[in-house]
This record gives sequence, structure tokens and C-alpha cells, in this order.
Amino acid sequence: EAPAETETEAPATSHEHTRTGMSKASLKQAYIDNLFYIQGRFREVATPHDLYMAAAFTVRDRMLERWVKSAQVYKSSRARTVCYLSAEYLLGPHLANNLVNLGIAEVAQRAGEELDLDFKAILEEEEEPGLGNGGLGRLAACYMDSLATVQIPAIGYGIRYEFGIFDQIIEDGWQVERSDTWLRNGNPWEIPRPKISFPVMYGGHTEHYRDQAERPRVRWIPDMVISGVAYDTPVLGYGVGNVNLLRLWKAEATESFDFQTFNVGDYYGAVHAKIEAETISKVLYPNDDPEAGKELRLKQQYFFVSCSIQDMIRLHLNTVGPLETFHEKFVAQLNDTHPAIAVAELMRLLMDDHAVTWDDAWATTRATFCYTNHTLLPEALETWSVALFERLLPRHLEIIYEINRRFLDEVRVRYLGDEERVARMSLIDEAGGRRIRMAHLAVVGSRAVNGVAALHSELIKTTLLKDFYEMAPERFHNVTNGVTPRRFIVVSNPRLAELITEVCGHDRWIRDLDSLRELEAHADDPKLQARWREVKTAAKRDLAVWLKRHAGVLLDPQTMMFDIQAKRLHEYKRQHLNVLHIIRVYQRLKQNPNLGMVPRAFIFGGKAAPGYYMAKLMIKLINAVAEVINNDPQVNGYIRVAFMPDFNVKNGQRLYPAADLSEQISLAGKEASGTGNMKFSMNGALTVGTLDGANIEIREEVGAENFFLFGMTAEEVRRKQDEGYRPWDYYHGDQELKSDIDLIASGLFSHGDTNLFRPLTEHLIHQDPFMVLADYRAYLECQDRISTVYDRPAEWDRMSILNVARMGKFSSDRSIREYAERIWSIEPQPLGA
Ligand code: GLG
Repeated sequence: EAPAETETEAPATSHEHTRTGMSKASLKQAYIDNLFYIQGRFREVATPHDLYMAAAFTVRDRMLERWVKSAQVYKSSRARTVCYLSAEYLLGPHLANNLVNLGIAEVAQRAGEELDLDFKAILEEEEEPGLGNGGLGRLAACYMDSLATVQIPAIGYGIRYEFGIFDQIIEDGWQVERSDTWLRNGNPWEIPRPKISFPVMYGGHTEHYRDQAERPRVRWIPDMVISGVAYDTPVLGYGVGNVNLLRLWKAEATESFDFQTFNVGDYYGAVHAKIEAETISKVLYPNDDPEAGKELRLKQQYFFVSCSIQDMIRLHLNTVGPLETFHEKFVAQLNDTHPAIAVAELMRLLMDDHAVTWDDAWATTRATFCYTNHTLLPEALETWSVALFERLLPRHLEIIYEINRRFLDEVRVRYLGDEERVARMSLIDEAGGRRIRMAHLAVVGSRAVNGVAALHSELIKTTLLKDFYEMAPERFHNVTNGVTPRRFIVVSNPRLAELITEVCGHDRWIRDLDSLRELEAHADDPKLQARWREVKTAAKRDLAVWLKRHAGVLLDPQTMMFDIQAKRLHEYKRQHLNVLHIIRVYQRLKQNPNLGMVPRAFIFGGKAAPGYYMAKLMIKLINAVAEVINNDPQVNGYIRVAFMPDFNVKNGQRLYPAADLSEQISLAGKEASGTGNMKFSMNGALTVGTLDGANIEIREEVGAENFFLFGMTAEEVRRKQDEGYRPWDYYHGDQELKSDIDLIASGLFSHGDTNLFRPLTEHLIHQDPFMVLADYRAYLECQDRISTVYDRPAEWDRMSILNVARMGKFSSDRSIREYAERIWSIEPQPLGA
């Protein structure tokens, strides 16, 4: 909000403190102060990084005041609090987002101009905290933004990884991973809390004994203890005074333990112990799905869970106490099974440390946790070998066995004689090596379970957790994912935000996304359509400039449709289906160079898990096809292919505004929700998609006539799989399909090397687990329809406007309100801005 002109010219006065004032004068004064007193610099010698740090501290100061006030109010009102437990937070750059949420983006920009600062360059200087892999981690970040915005007291708990998701560079068309050193230059947004630290134990054995009251008790004698230290980042809501806490744990050696008790006189041993301890929060596992048996990963999970639960107990005893009311003060949401060990950890702490009985501890535990499932893919369902658990967490294994014993007794009583069902529902998978099923632990230990889109939540009930659903249907819910319009419209697409505000006559839509419906009335207005198109073209121009520099590809933002698929590389997401379409268009153009077609830029972005060979080969294939097409003057006026390196939040913010077409083409039933689909659509891209995940609900909202649908339904997929799917038949039954696959195999895209892509083409022809070939023809036909419509700008623009107008449902504010009402039973605690 711009203060009146006279006010902005006034000097910063005592009532307009340089640490809190929001006027232009205050901001300028504060900036210069911070540059001097924190960075120790004056303008002439300041590096770009100094300039960024001074800006960050200027903004942070303004958040701290609100933070302290929120903490005071939450404390005195003893507000019920959500604890979001997540191994990942894919936060993205803070500075621009915090400026927007503080409501000072414009005045800060003007202050910057008057100080002769390059505002854009300062924003670009920030290294984003990439503490997550993809959708799951970014969802946690969107939810933190919305929790604060809808004014729900919340703490996000996680791990302060020293190295987040790797940086991706492309060399000779292949992905190469570089370590992410986001903390190298310091992190102005976090505040270390060395005094908030907890011991975390591993290994050793347990002892059963009787306490003074003759009650049976258990004591865990570990063989390793480390400590977790809190690092706090404030999370400010948009246009409100509420600031929540993101508390990430860093692993450190426990001096008293390692240096004295165990390593007397053994200096090198002590140093080794320190290194081993610090390893635990060193690096994020760069996989979307867990690698079986990685001990360090289990150590990480237990590490942050143990610190978080201990912290919650401390907070409770400090403010509310006694422990019987723990579940009234806190509700803990498990973001996937990564923190599922929390169920056993809360039981352990209540019983072993606080002498609570099993029954009372179990009642508290069951009332505290809720679990969100994010995937049905079998390889992503976490299990841990019993042997590893026994070695690392012996006490937790005992507790899990006891939970299981009691639970299976309930199952037996309910389903007399059905031992098959008992085996299916057990927390222990007895087949092969015995393994603990973390999803079952999460379900049994929670009072609510939810999926992340309507279809996904249905499939949970009918497939993955069918037995559990039958036993307690009332505990199963759906909360469709959402994304924050602050970051994904206001921050990333300021031109669109401005246009929307102008057309609606207010900026209320930023926290009430349903009010975008007001755009509907103008969807056919040629004047709006023209401006809409200008905004899109400007974003495409920005992206083209960036891609020229960073991918060496020249795209024409004026004439080309920007067709974008940006997400993790995975076979189920079917980037190779997209590639087959590109090859088809290429062949058509080669056969008929005068084919009048809508020019298209095919743009990809996404990382592959470093150990996922097929995904890495898909990246190579995209780049190989790009090389041939982009250098073929016969076609490159019509089609170009670009691979954006290092798709992360920052680069995503360049893509979403520039997309005409959003590719959401996973095999139906595989993508739990998707959230990129929402980000694209919110920025006016039309979707080509299957009936999968949240695509279904997006299509329902925007209207079937404004969505390009193709492909089999989840039901048809299942039937085809049951019948026995034979990709070979499709390959031989479709001349064009065969020739597209054969062209890859021929070596055309690999300088004559006929072996390079063989694993990919052979896999498609013989296995094709994600049924690329079965959906190929429908996809091509749909793409042809898309080109036809794109050729009619008024129609396309109308559809684009209607897409944005009807995206209200996909604000993460709506998701959080649903969690608050239906799952958490928690009320907002309003604090004024
Ligand atoms: C998962 C799923 C996505 C989902 C996301 C957030 O694969 O479909 O949108 O969580 O719920 N691992 C993921 O990214």
C-alpha cells in the first residue's frame, strides 16, 4: 500500500522506526543502516551479495516485530496449534515473497530506485533453499504460506539440510549433478536457537525394570547420542499480522557424550563422532521415492521427528501442561510416511520419560496424528527392514510390535478366522525379509487419513488401504491440494496480477481466489483479450531471453505456442509421450515442408533422480531430439525444442507465466494430484491432460470445453492391465507410432548410435508399464485439436481467461481451511497486519 506522497517524502522519524517503518523514507534509511551495520559496507564497495543481504535484513526486521507479537498472542491464548511434520520444504526464494506478504513490494521498489539499486538484480542474487524434491516439498511450503495467511497457529518442523536438492547442469545432453551450496554465503532468513536443542539417541539396547511405584518401565541405553539444534525461519501471512514458525533441525555432536563418556583420550575418535553426527542433516536424498534400506535416511527421519516431538512436549509443559491434554494443544500432520516414526516416538516419550501408561499414551497418540498419503506407486511406499530397526531404534521396534499385537487382535475379533486379512493389515510384512510398513504404522497411529485429490483419495480406499477403510471408513478423507497464489501469481507474474487487479477493481482476489470469477464476465471482451495476450507474450519474451542465455535455444515468443512440461522426470509422467508427439510433427514437416502449421516451442524442465537410469536417458533423448530439430532449417521455423536446466522454484517462476499449453499427461491413476497443473492454469495456460489426479477437478472447475482431455481413464487402465496389456500390438498396429519409435532406434538423434536409446525403445515396445503406446493415438489427435484452437486467438484467449477465472478452488488457502475444519478442528487466531 503506497502511503500518501507527502508522507513518503518525509524523513524517517522516531515514530517511524528504521527497523519497523513501512514508508519509503524508513525503508531507505533502514537499508543503508543494514548495509553499514550488518554487512559492514558502504555503497561504493558493496558486492551484489551485500546489497541483497541488506535488503533481506531490512525485510526481516519488519517480520520480526509481527513474529514476536504472534508468539505472544498464541502463547497467552494457549491457541491450538498445528505441527506440520515434513522431511521436505521446497521454499524457493524468500525476499520477493516476503515483500509481497508485507504489502511493501511497490514502496520498496521505489525506495530501491531512489537509492539507485537494481531491484531485479538484488532479487536474482538470492540462492533458494531447495530443501525438497518436488511436489511434496513444495506443497509443504505452500501450506506454510497459507497457514499464516488464514491465520492458523502453526509450526513447520523439518530438517535443515546443508545441501538441498542438487543443481542440475546439462552436459552433452546429459544431466550432471552439482552439489547445492545454498548456505555458503549465509542465510539471512533464519535465526539459530542454540539453546533449543534436544538429544537424539540411536542403537544400543533396552532394559525393562520396575520403578519406585513398582510399575513396569523401559529404559533405552543407546550407543550413540547426537543433538538437534533449532533454526527458525519466520513465515508471514499475506496482508495479516500472523507469523508462523518454520523450525528446522541441524544435527550436531553432543560434546558431553562423545567427547567425555566415550572417547576419553581418543581425540580422533571424538572428531569422527562429530563428523558422523553432523552427517545426519548434511544432505537431502534426491529421490522422489525412497531407496531401499538407506540407514542414513532412517536416521534423518528419526532425527527430526524426535527433536520435533520433544519440542512439542516442552512447549506444552511450559504453557499448558499436563500431558493428558497434549492432543488438545497440538495436532500433528504427517506429510507422507517420512515422519511416521513419530507415532512410536510419542509413545516412547510419554511412557518411558513421563511414566504415562500404555493406554493413556495410545489415546493421546491416536488423537494427535493425522496422515497424508501422497502416492500409490508401490516403489514409493516406505518399508524398513526389521533388522535395521532393531539395530538403530530397538525401543521403537518393541513399541511397534506391541502396537501391532494389539491392533491385530482387534482385526481378529472383527473378522473371525480371516488370517489373510490379518497378514495384509499387519505393520510387519512377513514375506521375504521381514519389513515394517510405515504407511500402516501411520494409519494405525492416526485419527485421520487423507489423499491429495478426489480420485487419489478414492483409490486409497479401494486399493492401497482397502482393509483399513473397511474397518474404519469415517477416518478417511480427501483434501485436494492447492498452491499459493501469492508466489505463483503475484510474485512470479506481476503483469498478470496487475491486469487482474485492474479488471476486478480490487486486489482482494490475492487472498480470496474465488473472486477471480469476476473475470468471467469479461472473457469475451476483445480489449481484455488483447491485453491478456500482451501479458502472455511479454512473459514468453522474458523466458525466451533466459533460455537463449541458459540453454542456447532461440524461441520466437511472438509466433510460437509455448508448450511446456515441467516436473520431475519419471516414466509415469510420460515425458516420452510428449517426445513421440514432437517426432511425429517433425516427420510430418519433413514429408511436407509446406504444411501450414501453428509454430510451437516444446519446452521441458525437470530433474531426474541421480540413480534413475531411464529418467536420465529421457533427458538425453529430449536434448538429442532438440539438437536435430533446432538445427534443421527445414523445420526450425515451425518447431523448436528446449530443455530448461535446473528446474527449481526460481526457474519455475519463469516458466508458469510463459506457458500457453501445460502438459499433464501422466497415466491415469498414477499422479496422486499434481500441483504444477494448478500453477500453469492459474497463469492462463490451457491444459492437455489425462483424467488423473487433480486434472479431473481442474477440468470440472474450468469446464470440459476449456480443457484438452485425452487418454484412458484409471478404470480403463486397470481393465487393460487385467486383460494383459500388449504394447507390441500397438507398435505393429499403428504405422506412425512404429515409425516414430523406429526413428529413435535408427540413431538419427544419436549420431548414428543405434544402441543409445535402445533401452528406452525396447522397454516401450515390450513392457511399457505406463502405457505410452496405448494413449499415443488419442494424444496426437488431441494435440491436433489444440493447434486448431490456437489458430483462433479469440477462442484461445477466452478459454485462457476462463481458466484463470475458475481456479479459486486450487488456492492452498482453500486446502488449509478444509484441513482446519474437517481434520484438525482448529480455529483461526486473527492478528492485524
Ligand atoms: C507427490 C505426488 C504428487 C502430489 C504431491 C503433493 O507424486 O502427485 O501432487 O506429492 O501431494 N511426491 C510427490 O510429489
